[in-house]
Parts: sequence; C-alpha cells; structure tokens
Amino acid sequence: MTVSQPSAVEIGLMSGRAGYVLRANDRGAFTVASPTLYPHMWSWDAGFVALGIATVSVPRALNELRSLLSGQWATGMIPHILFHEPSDYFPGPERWRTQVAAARPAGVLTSGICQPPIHVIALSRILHDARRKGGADQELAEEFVRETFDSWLAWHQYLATARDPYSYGLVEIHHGWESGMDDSPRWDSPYANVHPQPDMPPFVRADLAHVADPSQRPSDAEYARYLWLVEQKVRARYDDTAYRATGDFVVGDVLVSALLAAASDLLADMGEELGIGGGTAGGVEQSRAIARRFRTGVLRSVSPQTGLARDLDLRTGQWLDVESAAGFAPLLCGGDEALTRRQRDLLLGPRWCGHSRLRWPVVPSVSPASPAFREQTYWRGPQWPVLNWLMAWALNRSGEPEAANQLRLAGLSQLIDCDFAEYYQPVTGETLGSRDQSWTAAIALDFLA
Ligand code: 9WN
Repeated sequence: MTVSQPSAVEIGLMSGRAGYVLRANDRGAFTVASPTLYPHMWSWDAGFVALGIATVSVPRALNELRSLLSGQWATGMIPHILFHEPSDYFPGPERWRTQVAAARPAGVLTSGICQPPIHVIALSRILHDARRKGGADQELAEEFVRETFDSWLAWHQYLATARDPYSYGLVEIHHGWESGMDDSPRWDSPYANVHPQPDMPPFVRADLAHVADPSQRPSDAEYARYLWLVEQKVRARYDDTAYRATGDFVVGDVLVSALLAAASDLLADMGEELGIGGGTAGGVEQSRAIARRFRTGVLRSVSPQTGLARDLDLRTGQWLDVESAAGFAPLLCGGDEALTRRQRDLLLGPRWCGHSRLRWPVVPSVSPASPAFREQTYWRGPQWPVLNWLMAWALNRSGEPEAANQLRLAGLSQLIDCDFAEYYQPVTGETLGSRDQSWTAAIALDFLA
C-alpha cells in the first residue's frame, strides 16, 4: 500500500491538536502520560514526550528530562513511574512501598522498577535540533548535556552492571512492565513460572474503569502475576542481587539491550563533541564499552531461521522465539549490515508492515502472521505509534531514509483523526486504550517537524 503525504491543512490541524494535547497534559514541571488512565510521569514516555515538546519549546523539553532525573535512585536506576501527585492509579506508592529501599530518591515517590533507556536517544535528537536552531536553544541544550552527562552515564552503568552481572550483553528485566510491553507474548513462557502466593495482599484494579472494553487490557490472571512480582521486589528490598536469588521472573530483554547500546553510543558522541566525559572517569570510553557489549549481546540472540532477535529466559536458559516487534532490536543498535538489510526487508514485507490485513502499513506489536497475534489486546498485536517511530528512527540511522519515510507517512496517516490513541487496532484502524496519550501526540509532532 502506498501512503501519500498529508496535505498542508491536515498537517496544520494535526500539529495544532498534538500541541494542544501536550499542553493539556502538562502539569508544570512534568507531563502526565495520559489524562486519566496514566496520571503520572512514566520513564520511557517522558523521553518521547521530551522530543515532541522540543519541536515547540527546547527549554520545556529539557525540563521534562530534568524532572525525570529528580527521581533517579542512588543506584543510577531511573524508575518507571514518578508519582508527583496523588491519584487513583493502581499500583500507587502504597503498593510499591519503596521506603524499604536504601537507594530511593529523596523528595519524590517512585515505583521500584525501570523502563527502556530511550532518554539519551531523545536528548541527542533535541540537541541536534537545538543546534540547527542555534542561539539560546543551542546554548541551553549544550549546557543541559554538560550538566546531566554523569546522570545518564550512571543510568546506563546501572543497567550494564546491576542488570547484567555476568556480562552476557543482555539487560536483565525483573518484570514485564520493565520492557514497556507489559503483556507481550514475549513474556508468556517466563510468566508461566510466576506463581502468586496466598500471602500476597489483595488488590483492586483501577485501569479497567478507563477503557471501553477490558479485552484491550491484560487479564486479571496476568495482573495477579504483575502484582506478585512487585511483592517479590518489595520483599527483596529492591536489591537486584537479592531479587535475582529469589524472584520468579528474570529475563534478558533484547529491545532494552539494543536501546542501551544505541543510547550509549549517542552519549559517547555527545561527550566527545562537547569535550566532556573524557576526564579521569573516562565516561566516553565507558559508554563505548557498554555500547559494544550490548550490541554483541543483541546480535548473538538472532535466530538464523527467522532473522529476529530473541529474549533469553535467564531462569530456564531458553531463547524465547516470538514474532514480536522487539525482534527488530538489531535494527536499533546496528552492527551487522547484512542483518540490517534482512531486517529492513522483513519489516516492510508481508509478515509485518506489508501484511495484507493491515489497515495502515505501520509496525504491529506482533506479526499478524504469528499464531500469538491478537487484534485488540494491548501488546499482543495492536499498533503502538511509538514503536513505529522507533523503527523509522532506526531505519534513518542505518542509512535507509526512504524506508524510514514510508513508516513516517504511514504513521501520520494512522494519526490523521487526531485522537492520539495509546494503540490502534491493526486490521480496522480503530483507536484503542487511552485517548490523548502524550507520547502519541509527541511523536506526531516529531514526524511533522
Ligand atoms: C504499566 C504509560 C505506560 C507505558 C507502557 C504501557 C503502559 C503501564 C500500565 O502504560 O504500562 O507501566 O499500567 O499498563 O505498557 O509501555 O509506558 O503510557
């Protein structure tokens, strides 16, 4: 399917409405992930949100990242949620009970797990655009990189050490939420070994009140497992070594690893350009080493049969062969040109974006040709605009601007109704989950810039 360029009127309407959504979700120093379903700051959402806001205001975008860093733990971990204000979101701070953790930050309540390290990718893009604009924006962005370089490095080092203690080159996650793709079929096999115990405190879900149809969200049985893992993290006092010894879910995540590799290279690039991170601590070299280790780990995970990267269940030692969009991790971190070309063709071909049943030729979370594909269940098939943005970004970076533009135009066509939904039914094009989702509006702005 060929998709045409949106008209000038459509572009004007879309950028106006996307800007409006981000302003409406702005709470001053941070942006809520969505108005009702997610009334807090989420870690990887904040990265996407920052790059969208940067198209309108570089200072406000940098503040978004600064605000996120206010939640950084002493270990370097950037938590997946910052609870700046009270709300009815579940699980809230009383369930996370991070007061048991010595490393928690002062002054802001947070969750106790993390999310994919997209932030430096966003920052590098913001810096690049600010330099194009020049003047005060450029000065502010460069100053911000100098000011925060060590914090980003600490975040990456946390993932590279506490979450890869044996140097496999794959970042270990302790909860499906850490992947950002909560109920993806990637995690079905490891979750089968997660067994909530009767002494888990009871809970009532709040999420279902905010969606039209519960089948768009994870099931109750899945939620019980999610909450049990939270309980296991609390009981381990959020100490990664203690959790590793006792926790049910320990998996090497290829998408997180690829993002870490890409982000570490970009951090090293920024450090070199600005003459920082070269001192005694050798931040630039440390970043390069992290990039190399995780790129190697991702490339090693690729299945010769499917050409897709695979997560590794570190409890059972099994590779997880699932046709999810995370399989395109090597496209994000590069390192093997033949594989990049193979993945480009696969991504645009009939098992993925070119599948004949798709309403828009946009990356689905799971291949429609896979038996695991579900049309309207969360990360089991629907299209998430941020994933499409990531793939377009990766194609551009691998020297494939035409393929990247194809995804960009298809992504814009999908968003033309300006609902900025959380995710989309891939066959009908229907909007699913939350409306006015901040990161969806943000990537529309970036695609239009
Ligand atoms: C749990 C905020 C977040 C995204 C995740 C998405 C969803 C939360 C939830 O919403 O997860 O973290 O309650 O379902 O899966 O990727 O960051 O938009």
